[in-house]
Amino acid sequence: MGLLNEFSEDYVNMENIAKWFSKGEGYMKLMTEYRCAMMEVETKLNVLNAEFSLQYDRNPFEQIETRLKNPISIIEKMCRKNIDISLENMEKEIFDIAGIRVVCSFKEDIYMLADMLTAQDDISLIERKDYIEFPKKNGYRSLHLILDVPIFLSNCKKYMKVEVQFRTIAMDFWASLEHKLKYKKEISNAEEISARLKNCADTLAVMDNEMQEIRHEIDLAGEL
Ligand code: 0O2
Repeated sequence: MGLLNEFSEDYVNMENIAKWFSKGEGYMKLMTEYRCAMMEVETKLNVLNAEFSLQYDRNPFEQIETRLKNPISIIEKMCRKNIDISLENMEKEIFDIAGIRVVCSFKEDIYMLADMLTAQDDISLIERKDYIEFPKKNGYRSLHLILDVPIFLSNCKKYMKVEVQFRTIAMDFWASLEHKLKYKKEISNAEEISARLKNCADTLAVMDNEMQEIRHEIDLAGEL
């Protein structure tokens, strides 16, 4: 299924399903649990950042954002993947309801943070997609992790899935602009813009590598 035009009949149907689905008490409870899981992972990342800041006088990441996927995006994804709409299936099959985006200055900090996070003994790594090593055809670069994270409720411990996207500032800048193209309805020169965006992605990747090299040289010079 391609992008749904917001005036199409399919979109209106999905909007209605999403409205009905997200009103239930079970949905709201689940969303609260996802929110708690995001807070857990966000705290873990903030702890790593604070520790680095104290020990090495630098921050591995510059920015962290959390978001819950909205009901219509959830329903759209379930339809696209031919999943029957139910809370149970949503929790079992959709892994990016709780999302965290971590924006780093340098590529190597992305891998360092991802390794440190997944090494923590209460976290399990469910899936890892490395679109930095293997960029998408359009030029998209990011490291995506799906984590299983425990949350401690009043009477039980429950594991929740959280998606963490790691990007450099340059990759994030690119993805924000490309995202705009994806959701614009009528663009006559979309192909040309895609090609220009792909060029930008390649140029930014070279720049990311060069900035990292320069940082190393500055660090080395400081040690002499
Ligand atoms: P939003 O608004 O972030 O929720 P799939 O099964 O492959 O269809 P999956 O496995 O979730 O879905 O895909 P993937 O590749 O892990 O990517 C999911 C998210 O990564 C997207 O979320 C985007 O945030 C981001 N992303 C992936 N590819 C691109 C891309 O080409 N351009 C940009 N700008 N972002 C991308 P959603 O669900 O699209 O939206």
